[in-house]
Amino acid sequence: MQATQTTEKPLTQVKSQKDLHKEVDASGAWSVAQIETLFALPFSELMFKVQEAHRANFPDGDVELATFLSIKTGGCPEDCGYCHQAARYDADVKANKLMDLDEVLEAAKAAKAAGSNRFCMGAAWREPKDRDIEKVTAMIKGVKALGLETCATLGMLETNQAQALQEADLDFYSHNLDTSEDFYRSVISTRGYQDRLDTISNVRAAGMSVCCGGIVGMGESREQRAAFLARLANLSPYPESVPINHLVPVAGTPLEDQKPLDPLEFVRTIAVARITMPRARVRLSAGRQELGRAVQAMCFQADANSIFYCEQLLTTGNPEAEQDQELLAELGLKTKQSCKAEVLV
Ligand code: SAM
Ligand code: DTB
Ligand code: SF4
Repeated sequence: MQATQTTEKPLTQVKSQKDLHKEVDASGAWSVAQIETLFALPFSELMFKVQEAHRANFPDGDVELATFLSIKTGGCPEDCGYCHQAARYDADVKANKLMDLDEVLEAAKAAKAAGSNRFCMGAAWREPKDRDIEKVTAMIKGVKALGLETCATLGMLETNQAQALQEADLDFYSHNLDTSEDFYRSVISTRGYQDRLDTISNVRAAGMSVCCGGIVGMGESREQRAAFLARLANLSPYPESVPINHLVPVAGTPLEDQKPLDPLEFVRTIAVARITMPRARVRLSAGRQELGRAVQAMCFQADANSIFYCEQLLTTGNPEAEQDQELLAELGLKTKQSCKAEVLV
C-alpha cells in the first residue's frame, strides 16, 4: 500500500446556504459554518443529501460488522472524562493484564463464526511499549491468518511503532479526535489534540488505513459538533472509518450525570458525517443499546454503514448479535462480505 502523509486543509468561513452546492470551498476544505448549515437543514433535505451521497458511493448499501475485543482493560493513566478505564476514577472496572495470544485467537474465531468481517483489538494504554507492540503483532498475524480484517487501538504511536504494526499487516489503526479542539480541553488534560493528530499522521505515513471519530453528547454545542466533523473531514485524506459514539455515561466518571443528546441531533450528526466524508464507513459505535431500535433505524437511514457487532464493547454493553441480525433483516440491509477498504485520496 502506498504510504500517504495526513495533512489538514486550511479552513475558510463560507456562510451562505448556496455555497453548500459546492460542498467544499475553493481550497477543498469544509468550513465550520458550512457544516452548521448542513446541521440546520430541514430534516427531509438532510436525508435527501444523505441518500445522494449514499447511492453515489455505496451502491451495494451493505453494513460492515466489526467485532471489538478489549485485549487490555482498565488501569489507564489518562484522564479522559468519559472513560471508566482511567485508573484515577472510582469506576467499577478491574485492571487486567494483556490477554494471551490463544484467548485473543479464540475470540477472533468466534467473531468470524458470528459473521464479522473485522476484528478490532483495544488496549487501555496511554501509548504501547515496544515489548507490547511485539505481542500485539503476533495477535495481528494470528487474526489475519483466520481471514479477518484487523484493527488496533493502543493509544499514541511513535513512527517506528506504526511501521512495526504495518509490517505485521495491520489493516486499520484507530485513534479518535473525540470532539472539537476547544471542547476537548474540558474533557481530557493528559493528552493534547495535537498528540492525537500526530498519531494519525504517523499511522498514515506508515501506510495503514485510519479509523478516527469521536463521541457526541458530552455537553458540547452544535457548533462544537460541527467543528469536530470539520477536523475529521478536512484531514487529507479523511479517515476510511469514522466511529461516532454516543456517550455512555458511566458511574464514577466526570460525565456520569451527563444528560443524553436529543436523538434527532444524534441522527443529524451521522448524516452530516456521511455528507462530509462520503466514501468513509460511518460507524454507529458506543451507545446503540441505549438508542433503541427506532433511533438506530434512523441512523442507518442517515447512512451509518458499519457497527460494532458483539455483546460487549470494552466494558459497556452492546445489542446481542441476534438482535442486530434481526434489525438489519427487518430494514432489508445486507452485511458486508468483502474485506479491505480502499485508501481514500
Ligand atoms: N486507550 C485507547 C485510546 O483512547 O486511544 C483506545 C480505547 S478508547 C476506549 C476508544 C474510544 O472509545 C474513545 O476514544 C472514545 O471515543 C470511545 N469511548 C470510550 N468510553 C466511552 C463511553 N463511555 N461512551 C462513548 N464512547 C466511549
Ligand atoms: C470507538 O470509537 N468506540 C469503541 C472503539 N472505538 C474502541 C469503543 C467504545 C467504548 C464504549 C465504552 C466501553 O465499553 O468501555
Ligand atoms: Fe485510557 Fe483510552 Fe480510556 Fe482515555 S479513552 S482513559 S486513553 S483507555
